[in-house]
Amino acid sequence: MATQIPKKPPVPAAPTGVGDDSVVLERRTQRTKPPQMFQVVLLNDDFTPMEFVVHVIQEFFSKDRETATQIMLKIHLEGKGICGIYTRDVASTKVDQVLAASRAAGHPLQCLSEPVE
Ligand code: TYC
Repeated sequence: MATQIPKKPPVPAAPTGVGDDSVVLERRTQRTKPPQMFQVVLLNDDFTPMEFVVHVIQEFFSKDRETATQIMLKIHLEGKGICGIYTRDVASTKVDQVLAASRAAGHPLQCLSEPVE
């Protein structure tokens, strides 16, 4: 029977400063920045009925009647007001929907979207 050559003891791992079964999580800087947001603004005019504006704000910006009325009155008194803040495409769609509904009803209501900040 051949003489067994004793196996060398395993080379110890290089010291890591932590226990062998520990997991080190490296902090990574965030790579994706949040999208630019756009606010959808309604402008005041002298002809569009208040009730129609309240309806539009409820319908397209998902506000309850109370909140929609407050936004409408702010626009009426201050000249313009923000109805909601969305990503670019959603904001653009809201503007299109409001303008289409306003023209269909024969009102001159103006609506636009602009970058936040
Ligand atoms: N100023 C309008 C009126 O007195 C009401 C109004 C409010 C119109 C808001 C537009 O975005 C608007 N009938």
